[in-house]
Amino acid sequence: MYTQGLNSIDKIAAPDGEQAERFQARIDADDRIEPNDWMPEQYRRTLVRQISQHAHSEIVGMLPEGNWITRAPSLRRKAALLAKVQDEGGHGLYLYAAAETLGVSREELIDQLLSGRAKYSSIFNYPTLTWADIGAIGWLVDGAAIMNQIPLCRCSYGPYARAMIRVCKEESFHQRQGYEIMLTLSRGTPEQKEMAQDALNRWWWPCLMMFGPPDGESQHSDTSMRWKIKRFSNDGLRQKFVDATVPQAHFLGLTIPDPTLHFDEAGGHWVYGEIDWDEFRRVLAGDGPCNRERLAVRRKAHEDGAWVREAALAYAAKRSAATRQKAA
Ligand code: BYC
Repeated sequence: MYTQGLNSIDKIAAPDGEQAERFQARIDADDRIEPNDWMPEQYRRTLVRQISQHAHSEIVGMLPEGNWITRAPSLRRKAALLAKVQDEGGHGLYLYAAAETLGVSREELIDQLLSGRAKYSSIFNYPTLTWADIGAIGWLVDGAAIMNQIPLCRCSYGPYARAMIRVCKEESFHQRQGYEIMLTLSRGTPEQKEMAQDALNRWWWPCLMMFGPPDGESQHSDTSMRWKIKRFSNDGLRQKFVDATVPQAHFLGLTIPDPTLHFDEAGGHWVYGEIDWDEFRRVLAGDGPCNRERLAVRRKAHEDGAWVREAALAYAAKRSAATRQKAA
């Protein structure tokens, strides 16, 4: 059963002023905070929230791409996609482990995901309709992820920052495999190029939403930036992503689906059009194209895997009983 009610993180007292000042001084001096160090309760909660949402995103993120493993067009593509999806599972596990150092259990976090109480990245509620979507996800979704996650390698919380270093190395391979699929399709037959363009058309705007609400509406940015959990604002990273990606689209000979997109010579940036924030809010509220399907698949996988967890626990109990017997 998926439980409701208070998380253990909701039960702890408010920070003491002097300790909070010392804590902020450590952050300002770019010190790393480690699990046994004192931290304000809100810092801990913010991290549990962000790291767990991130972990859930990696795990749910396996689903849209996993759908194409059996349909990859060649053995080479299949091997690369299989490795990529496996990497995402690994990222989820490093991130759950980093969250556990903050005193929350993995079971509790997974329970929050499966009961629909936890958020995960909006992007994974969109369907993968053609093989080109696998290219677009690698190029754009992993490209956006890298832009957002490189600064997290310098996050003030040690276990999260260290997990992100490995995650970013792997994301960089993912981005390249996606771009290479897009390049092959763009240089292929007219139908293949058309398929690549169609995938770009469908993924572009949802990718811009990955960076979160506009700065003026981002409720957590100020505190997270003061604590150096976030180093850049949502709009700042979104702009960096657009600036890096538009020339890549041009190299592919593809058109960004934004008729207002233009280069501002004075500012040195690509200026993009209005994002449909109503769509973003709908997806977050559970009403995106695939929200229900994604959660249903995760729940089924969790239930189907119950026997593995039970067997692992029974084995661990047997081993510790044997160790105790030997020691006696
Ligand atoms: N989707 O105050 P804000 C990947 C939520 S994994 C859903 O700006 P914050 C990949 C936000 O959580 C991609 N929810 O928040 C995996 C908050 O909700 P709550 C995931 C979103 O935390 C596999 C509320 O809106 N990456 O790339 O300061 C294969 C207000 O937002 C979204 C990460 O998780 C969204 N797009 O900033 C391939 C990176 N945007 O908690 C690729 C780590 C916002 O108040 N996370 N929300 O209920 C972050 O950097 C930050 O948490 C965010 C949001 C930039 C996402």
